[in-house]
Amino acid sequence: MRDKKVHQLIVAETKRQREGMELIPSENYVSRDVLTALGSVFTNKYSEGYPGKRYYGGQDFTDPLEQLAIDRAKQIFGCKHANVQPHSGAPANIAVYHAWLEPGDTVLGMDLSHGGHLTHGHPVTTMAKLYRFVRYGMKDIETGEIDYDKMLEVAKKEKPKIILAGFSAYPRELDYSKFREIADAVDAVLMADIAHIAGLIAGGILKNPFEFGFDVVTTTTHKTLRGPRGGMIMSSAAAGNPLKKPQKTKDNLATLIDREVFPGFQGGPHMNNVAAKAVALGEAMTPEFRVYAKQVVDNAKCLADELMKKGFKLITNGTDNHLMLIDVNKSFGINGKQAEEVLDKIGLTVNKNAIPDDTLPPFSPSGIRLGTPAVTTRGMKEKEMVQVAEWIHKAVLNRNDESVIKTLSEEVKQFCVNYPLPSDQ
Ligand code: DSN
Repeated sequence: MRDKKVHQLIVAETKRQREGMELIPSENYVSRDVLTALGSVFTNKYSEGYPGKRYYGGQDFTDPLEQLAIDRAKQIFGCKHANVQPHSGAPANIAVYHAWLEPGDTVLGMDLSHGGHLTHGHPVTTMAKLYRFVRYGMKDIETGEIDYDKMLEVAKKEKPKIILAGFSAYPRELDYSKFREIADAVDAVLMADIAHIAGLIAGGILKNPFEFGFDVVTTTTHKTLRGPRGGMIMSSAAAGNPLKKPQKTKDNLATLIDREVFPGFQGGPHMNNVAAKAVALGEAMTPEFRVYAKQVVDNAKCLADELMKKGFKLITNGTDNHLMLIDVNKSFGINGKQAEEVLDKIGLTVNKNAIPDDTLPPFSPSGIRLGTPAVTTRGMKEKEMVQVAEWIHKAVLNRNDESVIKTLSEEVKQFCVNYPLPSDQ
């Protein structure tokens, strides 16, 4: 690369990724093929519109490319519509809101401190200025069980137009049939945001919301699904012609969404990204991906058990998916920022995270969030998770001892080089 400054940073980041361990549950390592597609000449092409209905010439290869990504997404998730153009998860969620809601309409989503996501209506977001977000949460944070009775009560009172099942820091599975019953009771559109768990659903390990009658499902493509940074929206019903404005009915939801993604909310799709999504979706259809998905959850359960044995307090006392939320304040009297910093020093990357009803501020909350997708991609299994738990424990206990921290950091580096990144293989 001629740009030495950028090249240097790419080399340094590659080294950081090789020598350290990625434990942030929303991150992963993509294959060389995904990187190749991202860096392909499709980045040069404008393709406003949809396959067969574009506003620019020269679409001989973009049309079949986008159709391939759409068909793969539909096949994997068992739905009739997929829009692969959203630039990421936030635009995907926003497009669904805009497609179905009028300003002032209500959405019922998970309480943010109980695991919901910023784009599910955090007061700092623009969406919260446009729409009204009301909440459901856990009945008991020891088990993680959602309070479905309360949720029904809130739904009947607030009459949401959308009920949203999804999270970015909740370690248990949702009961999708309960969501369906509640949405039916108030005639709401039923939406799932599966950004975190899309790969686990694709791999057949977690339940698929479409099998419970969900109307629309959004996701990112770069977390457990292990694709490029990007988003997708899928619907249970097929889309019609996006050039014709349909009536606002549930049957027309997919068409309303397509029109909202383009031209409503975004401009041209990033076709290099669509190419990489197609590659990642192709990979997600392989038997190897199913093995990976199962191992992600097995590794998370093992890491959670090992950490609990060492005195770490896990929110809901374990995990059913790829992530865990740890109250380090309660366990070891440090905040999440301090834990994140000391783990960074030894090469284990995690993120500080609020715990349910946290009393500490967001920049130094009580918790950290950990996950196993990325380390599983590198081939680590239960044996390695036992070692990771050991390092986390030692680092937290010896956080003020520079020489122990230095030793641990050397150990992590030596260990990691034995597990090459997929793009190095
Ligand atoms: N930022 C993502 C996460 O880390 O969970 C969600 O968008």
